Amino acid sequence: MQSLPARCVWRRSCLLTSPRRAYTNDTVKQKPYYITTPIFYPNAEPHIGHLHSLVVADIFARYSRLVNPSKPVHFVTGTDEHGLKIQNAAKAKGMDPLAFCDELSEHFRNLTRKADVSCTRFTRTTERQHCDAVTHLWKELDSKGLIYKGSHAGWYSVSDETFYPPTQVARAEKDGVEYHVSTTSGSRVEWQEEENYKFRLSAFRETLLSHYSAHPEAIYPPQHHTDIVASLQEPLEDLSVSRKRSRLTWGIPVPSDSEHTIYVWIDALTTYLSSVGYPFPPSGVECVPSGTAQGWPPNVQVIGKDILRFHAVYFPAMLHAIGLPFSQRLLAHSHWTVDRAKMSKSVGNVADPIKAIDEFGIDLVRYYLARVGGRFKDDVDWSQEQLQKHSREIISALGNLLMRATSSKIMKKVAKVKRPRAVDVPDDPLYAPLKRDLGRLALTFHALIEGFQVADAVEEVVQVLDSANLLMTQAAPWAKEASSQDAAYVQSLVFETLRQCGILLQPIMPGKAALLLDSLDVPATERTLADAAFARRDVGDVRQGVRLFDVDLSKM
Ligand code: ME8
Repeated sequence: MQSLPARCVWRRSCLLTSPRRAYTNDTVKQKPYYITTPIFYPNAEPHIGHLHSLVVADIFARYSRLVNPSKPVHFVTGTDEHGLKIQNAAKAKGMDPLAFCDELSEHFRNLTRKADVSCTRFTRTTERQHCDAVTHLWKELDSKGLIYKGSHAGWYSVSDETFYPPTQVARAEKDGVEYHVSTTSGSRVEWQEEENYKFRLSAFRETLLSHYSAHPEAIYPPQHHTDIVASLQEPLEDLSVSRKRSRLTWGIPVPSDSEHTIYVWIDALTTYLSSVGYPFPPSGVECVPSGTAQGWPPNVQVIGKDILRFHAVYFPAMLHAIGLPFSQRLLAHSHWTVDRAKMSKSVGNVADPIKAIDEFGIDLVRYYLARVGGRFKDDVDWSQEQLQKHSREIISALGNLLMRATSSKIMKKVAKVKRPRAVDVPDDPLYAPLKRDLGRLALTFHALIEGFQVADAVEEVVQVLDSANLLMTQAAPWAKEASSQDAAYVQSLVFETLRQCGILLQPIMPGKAALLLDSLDVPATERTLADAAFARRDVGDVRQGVRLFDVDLSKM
């Protein structure tokens, strides 16, 4: 067979395997890593819940760079600026909606900076390029006969920007005034009846069902996967995708009918496409879908569980309609609560991320979010006491270990012998448990992160740090009785612990991990996942007396 030029490697694999296999196994491996967060409504300042989604996505983005530094990462976040909710919020402030969004969107952008979130694109849905992409998508759906004019009557929540079926609506009463609320979100709903455009969502039920049945990994935690599959056993109703201009002026007009405005969720979901260059040009390579070079489809989409249906049902239906592959994995995290009630802008019980960052520093806040919020399954309560407790945990496990291992007493003692490599530390019962832990840490950590078990991955690191602290206490290398050689063995294992943990903590606590690795004199080129294998590298000229954390918890 005539050999194909290099740029045809995908094509070669297509010839050898079925098109579907070739697509999933080969092209996806070569495309940029693509991760997204929701785009947030800038109707108020961001709270800890928003920071949580940003940090979780950032952990995976940074982890991808750790695993494969040469693979580009596209990491998209931003603000969702159209719709009734924003229109009303701006009106309440007597402001023009765009000026209102300009101001509040900036708070979200600032938060990404302040929180060390390594996003590569911050999109605002009021940007020209995004609006053009939404118009293009509408036309594409329309040209396929998937949009028609109909009428819609139902319970609409402005706060959630969605209709709820009558089965999810209940009566409520406050101060003698009766109204209706969604039983799912608790938000107020009102009856709306109007002529609008509809998307033939019902046509996609079987496709979605067979996709999710074949891909149990597509939605995490698994309970959400089960729920979506169960919901797809029932017929899907077509989706109302426009609002009368008279009701909603703040949005993108329907291309062929300026009396209608495109529904904010169609607009918002298109961000994931527009932010990486949709409408995509043809890929130019047979059996490689367009968009692949730009990163499509997302490897991971991080969302809160409140917006699962939009991402697990509506968005994939839109994608299938325009011939694009589905996102690979949806991570729908649980909510942060305050006194067990969901933290939300409308309720007003929100924790301020900027205040927490200013008091504790971003790395401790990120550590708490990952350590406690990184199980994703159950809601977790945010409190200052818990933030302090977990800060104390990592300061004592990591910060103190570095101080202890580099104390001047130990440094002086070990200077008398050649520093042993960690692999050369004898396998006697004092050292064996830590050596065994270090031998498997990187692999275990990797498997846990790949499985979205972020809190467990962090816990593995903490356990190894605890083992190293225990070794220090048991061996007491600073004591007179400890020989220089024994002190050097202990120090070598502790340095190896700090080196590995420093590498693995980079996605969680990027600032402190960098400081730690700098103090161990680990070159910037030796900080990848591969470098975290046991004794793969040595530490260099270790600095003495570096204080990793400068927060004084006793004063809080
Ligand atoms: O829904 N705990 O925007 P939004 C954890 N614009 N995460 C929380 C949270 C909490 N208490 N509260 C909010 C929207 N979040 C749409 C999204 S995407 C195309 C459009 C996080 O400002 C969580 O990720 O209401 C949730 O899904 C998102 O913020 C909702 O943000």
